[in-house]
Amino acid sequence: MEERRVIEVKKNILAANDEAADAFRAARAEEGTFFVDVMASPGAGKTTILLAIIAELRRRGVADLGVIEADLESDVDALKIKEAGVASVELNTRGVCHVEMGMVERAFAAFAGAAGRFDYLFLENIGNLVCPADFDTGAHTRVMLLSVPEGWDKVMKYPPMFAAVDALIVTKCDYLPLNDDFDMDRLKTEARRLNPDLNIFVTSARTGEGVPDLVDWLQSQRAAKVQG
Ligand SMILES: Nc1nc2c(ncn2[C@@H]2O[C@H](COP(=O)(O)OP(=O)(O)OP(=O)(O)O)[C@@H](O)[C@H]2O)c(=O)[nH]1
Ligand SMILES: [Mg+2]
Repeated sequence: MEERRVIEVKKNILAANDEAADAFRAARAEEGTFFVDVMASPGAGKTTILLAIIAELRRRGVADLGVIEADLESDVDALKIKEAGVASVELNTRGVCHVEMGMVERAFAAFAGAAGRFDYLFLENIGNLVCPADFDTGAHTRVMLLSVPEGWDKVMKYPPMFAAVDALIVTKCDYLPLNDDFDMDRLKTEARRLNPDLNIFVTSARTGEGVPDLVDWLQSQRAAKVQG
């Protein structure tokens, strides 16, 4: 009985979150803000690849960028993004292991003084390969990172995240010569078994490899999903 009640409460919370996420997504699409949720384990390279994506977008003449930096604590990543001259809002979840819609709405409202929209808005989600998969953050596109040093077999251990995203970004591929047990073919096969439509990019934020292809894809997603 107790157990059933707990499950029902979780269902209700997720349903309310999904409803708010749909409304947020629709409002952003209408104003031309393309919103991308970036998920991965701690240290996989989320902030670093965001900085590489931002640099590539700027090279292509896209200037209107914003980042919501979610962390349990600290402003370290938000400051890195600000130092790159990009609008950023720090979202401290105070120990909560995922981001929910109420948090996204408050963070978005906190971009005080901004034009109220961005060409691209990114969320760096909490470093966690488990809980964020369950929570729709109102993004138009969800991506996850898996860095080479973490090992290819995380696809076997954390399948819900691989099933939930539109793209898998394999990062730190400059480590491939050192990690000869990283089985890229098996990773791709297992990931596509979970998610047949999955887009896969092999990148290194250190060397820049794969970043232009990733940004091509983000631009095509933007064109397909938001106005203007
Ligand atoms: N060699 C190499 N190192 C990388 C690459 N991307 C990130 N790093 C390094 O990996 C470390 C962690 O990178 P971050 O970007 O801070 O990772 P994160 O996922 O944002 O970390 P948290 O926000 O703490 O969860 C840093 O020392 C980066 O310099 C890469 O492509 N190659
Ligand atoms: Mg980070």
